[in-house]
Amino acid sequence: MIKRLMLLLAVLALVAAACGGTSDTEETTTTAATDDGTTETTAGSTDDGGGDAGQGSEGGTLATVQARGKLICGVSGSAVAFSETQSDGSATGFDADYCRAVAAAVLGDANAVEFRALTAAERFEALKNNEIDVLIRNTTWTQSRDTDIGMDFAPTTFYDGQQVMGRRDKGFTEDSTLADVDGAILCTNAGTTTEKNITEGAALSGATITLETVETFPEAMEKFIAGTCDLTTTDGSGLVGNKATQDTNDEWVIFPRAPISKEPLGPVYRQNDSQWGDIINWTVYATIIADENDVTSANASQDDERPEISRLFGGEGELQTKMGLEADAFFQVITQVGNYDEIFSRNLNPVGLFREGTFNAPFNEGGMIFAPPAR
Ligand SMILES: N[C@@H](CCC(=O)N[C@@H](CS)C(=O)NCC(=O)O)C(=O)O
Repeated sequence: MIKRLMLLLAVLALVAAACGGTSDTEETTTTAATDDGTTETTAGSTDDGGGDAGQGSEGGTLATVQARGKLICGVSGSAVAFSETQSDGSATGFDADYCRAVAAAVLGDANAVEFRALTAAERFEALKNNEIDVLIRNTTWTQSRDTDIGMDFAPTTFYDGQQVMGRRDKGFTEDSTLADVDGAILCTNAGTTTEKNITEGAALSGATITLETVETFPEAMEKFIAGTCDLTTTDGSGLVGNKATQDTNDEWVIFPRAPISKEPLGPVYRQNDSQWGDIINWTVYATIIADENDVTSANASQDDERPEISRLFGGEGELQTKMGLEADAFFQVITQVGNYDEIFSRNLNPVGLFREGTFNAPFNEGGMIFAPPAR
């Protein structure tokens, strides 16, 4: 009896995995979302991962990275201004710089990073399977990712929201709304929150859409440019980046003015590895605390007499050694990579993304970028 029950469960598990596995990687035309949830559920059910995705190896991810002497960081590789693969295999951008910041904290060398380009649909499996140490890939913090599929999230580094991009000559303007997308073919990449949001949002607005999902966002852009998709949709930052680099005649327009979703983006790591999680979290916080105190890569000093900065950079009362790092770990982060504002400005200002007046402004200037105290 028990044997039969186990066999039945095994068959059911196989069916579940097979159902979930295909929809996100194939190109599909659908009026319903081939959703991000499918990938996530599959990931959770195939790798028993829900509760205990656990550490990269015995001793945790920190020990693995230290022994290897190099951080393996999962990025997109084709997300404009966030992570763009270069000819030598390295990556540039806001997310790529946060990979470097972690390497500077852990290994004392911001260049000790191997970048692994991942599609949206494969990113969580790669993390669960220990192919990467940390995922920094325009990834939205959601409840199911945080719980069901065994991820943990670092503090949000970029507060984003989903928008749509269309052509002015098709009648779209900055004031267009989701109701205006009725009858359109929309393109985006699979394995994303984007798919679910647009499906739900369009339905709520009474618009009937055809959603076409492709593997990477650049492919969605190609279809938009070729005209086989009327509209493209993703995080607003992605649309701004693509428009800035490809739309020289201002023929495209991003709408609606108020994004259709919340997309808090930040680093992701395996759950149940607290030491590693603390390291990623406090690397992000260190960049924010330095920014709050106007400490930059150019003026950072270990002789800084302000108590919080002194502690953060390895002076008396430092906590970095308690975390398994060198006392000067965060001094290395700031001098080698920069504070939050430097990382943001250097990568995102060139494509027209600014902090002022957005959630990405400092908390004391009306934004949400905030760090707990270093003490
Ligand atoms: N934030 C969303 C969307 C992530 C996403 O895939 N964003 C696009 C637009 S920025 C991207 O990374 N494209 C680059 C690529 O497909 O490699 C999520 O976590 O699901």
